[in-house]
Formats: sequence, structure tokens, C-alpha cells
Amino acid sequence: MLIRSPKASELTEADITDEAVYQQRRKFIKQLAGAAGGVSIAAALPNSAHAAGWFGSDDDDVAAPRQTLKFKPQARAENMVITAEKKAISYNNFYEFGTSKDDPVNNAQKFRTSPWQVTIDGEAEITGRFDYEDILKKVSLQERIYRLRCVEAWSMVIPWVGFPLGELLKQFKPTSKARYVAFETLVDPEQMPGQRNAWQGGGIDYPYVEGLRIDEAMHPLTLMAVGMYGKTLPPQNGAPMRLVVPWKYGFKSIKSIVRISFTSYQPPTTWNILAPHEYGFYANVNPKVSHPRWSQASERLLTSGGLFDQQRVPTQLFNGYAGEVAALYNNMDLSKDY
Ligand SMILES: Nc1nc2c(c(=O)[nH]1)N[C@H]1C(S)=C(S)[C@@H](COP(=O)(O)O)O[C@H]1N2
Ligand SMILES: [Mo]
Repeated sequence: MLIRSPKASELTEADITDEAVYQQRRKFIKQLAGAAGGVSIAAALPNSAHAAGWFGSDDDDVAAPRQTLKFKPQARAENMVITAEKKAISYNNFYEFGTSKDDPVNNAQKFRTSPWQVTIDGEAEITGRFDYEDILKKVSLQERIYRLRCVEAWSMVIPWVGFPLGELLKQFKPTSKARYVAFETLVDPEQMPGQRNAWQGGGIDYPYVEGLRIDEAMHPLTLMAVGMYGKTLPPQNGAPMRLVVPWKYGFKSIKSIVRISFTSYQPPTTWNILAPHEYGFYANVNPKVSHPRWSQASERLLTSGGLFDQQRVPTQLFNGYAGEVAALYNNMDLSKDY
């Protein structure tokens, strides 16, 4: 896929942001400029631009407020079909909140994502526990429109907002022993019903863990997402911060991250632990390597979110990103290192 960073002159935020939200944000930025220093961004952001609107008013759950973000937008290519936001934030896999596709949206609305801290440890010169807000200060946000291909053979096209993971990782100065990067999701059974027993949590031994080879983690396509559709992530999509590795099956894109470790060894990964013959460490999207129980040759592309909106499209090698990432796997047998 083509990642084209638009010149500042080509596209402004106002072009892609709902005018009312844009005006409101302008007002807010002015207010912020006038505010005293030391105010935490999370506390200062307005709660008015939230996602509750798409819920039926008969729904008891109130959607967690989502804040508009400031970021460098990606130009929309002609013919680019983006999955409807309401679909992408209501059809989820997040087993910590239950195993049905609508469990996360129904069970995660009260998930507390602030305050949030992330531990950085392992083979790096700089390690420690960092406030999420301080991590955000180290990077600048940009939009990336990526296909997301789940191993279950459905896919979406999602406009993420985030930063290249490598930009953050470099700042901790990984040592020469750092050959892999491991990630962990929060453990909090009180908030996450899937962690209370094996039945509700799909048999996963929590925390959900994932990992990448360091060159995969440093690859410019690998994104740490903090938002989607111009706003902060809703909890069901992995707020406040989740990985997006667009050439790999969706399960690599671990949500609600609380720990990033530089390791000398290949770290254990959740789905590989659960079913090693079905899910490998690499999990590169590959139409020629079938899952033992189903073909990966095609996928259901979910776009408008309508009940019958399910286009069958052929699956592409590395999910269409072969031009950018195939070289990472030059000497590997992709059917063995699946
Ligand atoms: N912690 C955690 N991360 C997770 C999962 C999960 O169950 N728990 N599911 C994965 C799977 S299988 C997919 S397809 C994507 C789905 O992301 P989405 O719900 O934002 O589309 O999240 C991945 N990240
Ligand atoms: Mo998935």
C-alpha cells in the first residue's frame, strides 16, 4: 500500500474534521493557551465530542468520552473505502471483555484509561515506569489508514492516529542484546470480566502478551495507535494505546498496553501459547498458508457496517504491504514460520 504523507498545503485538519468539532477544538486550543502550565492534557480536554451518539438512547451503557486529537492527516486516495466508524468500534476482538464481537463495546465503556502508566524494561539503557502523558510528549501524532486483517478471515480499513513505534523505542536506547520487543496488556479482573474465569475469557492465561522481532518493531509501518477516526481510541479498541502491525494478523495488534520489554529471546505470545499449531509467532498475512481449520485465501471486507455488507475479496500476501516488508523475511520459509 501507498503511504503518502501530504504536504501541509494539500490538506488541513479542517478538510477532514467535522466543522463543528473543528471550531470547538480551535476554541479549546485558545483556552489551553491561556491556561496555567502544568495542567494535564487528559484533565483539560473537553468531554463534549464523545462517541455516545451512535448508541441507541435505550442503551444503558454510556460510551466513554472520546477526545478529538491533533495530528498530521493522511490524504484519502481515490477509491479508498474506509470502514464505517460505527462498525469498527462495535465489532471487536478484546477477550478481556468477553469473546463475542459485541462483548467489548458492551462491557468496556467504564474502563478507566486515565491515569495510565507504561513500564519500559529489559535490554535498554533507559527503563522505568512512565506516565502515558509523558510518553505522548515524546512523539508526534499522524494518521495512518491501514487494512486490518483478522486471522478469522474478516477485514476492515481503519484510519488510525498514532506514531511509529520505532520513534518511541529508539528513545529508550535499546542495547545490542535487544533482539525482540515484548508487549503486555493490563491485568485487572475487576474491570475486565474476561479475566475472572477461563470461560468468559476464552481460556487465555492473562496477561495477553505479544511480541515482535526488533526489526519488525522498528519498521516504519509499525504503529502505536492512540486514536482512530480522528479521536482517542474507545476502550473496546484498546485505549489508551495499542499496537497496529498492518501486515500481520490482527491478534498481533495488542491492546491497552502497560508494558514494553526489550528482550534477547523470542517472547511468548498469547495465541501461540493457546494453539501453537494454529497460530505462530510471525502471523504474517499469507493467502497461501491456510489456517488448519479454514482457508486464508480470501476475506470478508467489512465496509458500510450494514448487516449484508460483506464483500469477499482475495487476501493479499503481507496484507498488501509486501513491497514494504517482504525483505524482513527473505531467508524464511513462510509456511514453517507462520
Ligand atoms: N489485549 C488484547 N489485544 C487484542 C485482542 C485481545 O483479545 N486482547 N484481540 C486481537 C485481535 S484477534 C484482533 S483481530 C484485534 C482487533 O482489533 P479491533 O477490535 O480494534 O478491530 O485486536 C487484537 N488485540
Ligand atoms: Mo483477530
